[in-house]
Amino acid sequence: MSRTNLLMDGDRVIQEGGWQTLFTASPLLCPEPDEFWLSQRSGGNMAGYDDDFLLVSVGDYAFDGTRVPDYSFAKDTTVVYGKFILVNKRSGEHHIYASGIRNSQGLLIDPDGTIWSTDHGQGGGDELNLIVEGHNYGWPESTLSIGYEEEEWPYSEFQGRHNLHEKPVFGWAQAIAPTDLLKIGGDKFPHWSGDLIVATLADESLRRLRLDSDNRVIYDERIELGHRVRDLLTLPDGSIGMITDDMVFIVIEDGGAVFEPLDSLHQERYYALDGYNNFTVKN
Ligand SMILES: [Ca+2]
Repeated sequence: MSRTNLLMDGDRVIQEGGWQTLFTASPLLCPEPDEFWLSQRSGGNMAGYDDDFLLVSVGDYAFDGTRVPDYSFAKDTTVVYGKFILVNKRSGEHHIYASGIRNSQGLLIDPDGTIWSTDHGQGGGDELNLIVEGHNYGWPESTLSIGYEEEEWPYSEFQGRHNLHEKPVFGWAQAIAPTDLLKIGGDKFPHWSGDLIVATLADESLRRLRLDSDNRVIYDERIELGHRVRDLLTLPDGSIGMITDDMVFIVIEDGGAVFEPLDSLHQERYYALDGYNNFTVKN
């Protein structure tokens, strides 16, 4: 993680100074050429925690007991992989916030301080977690997952059951591959107010989760999109924007969705925003 200063100068954005490295995940991992797939287990995200800190998630790069026998990153409290890390935005000082994470791509901090996160299981067993400081979220000892191809997961005492450590709030037995998530606020979607929206890859959908006052999930509605959705954001007018792996920008409004190829959108914005060229570096 690195930081830099951006300043507005009229309608231009100016970078002041260079980049300062705040946080580097360690130890350095050097995958073999045939281990490109490891990056698929690097899942991470970040969110503003308070005025001073960012909360960051880092995946376990498949060090789950299988690559190095009986050793897993997510359990080892001396490494940052398979963890949530709290990082000071100015000094880079950091510490482990929560552990037992496999490949967590969704992270949302509610205004009331509730921290929601999604985690990819393997062979199913995807999770929605409510993150609390100091808690262990189970991986790889305790999981709803089984092994790929329906083999048993050797590190779980109770196959397909999350009996140890912090349990997920909700799980998906069949893999949906959850990525980003957001919570519906404002008045744009009055019938969805307070619901969590989870984006998915394998399921090519959004999942709308209704919560009760105890943060239990009451139901899970599947909204078919036909695209692998990587990123979600609340747009200024309250509608939901999302970016897909096949470069489509989708906007969900009350009553429908608009699909637009990201390339054309870029072009349009490029021509519309004269200042796009005027990004300058001031040392
Ligand atoms: Ca878990």
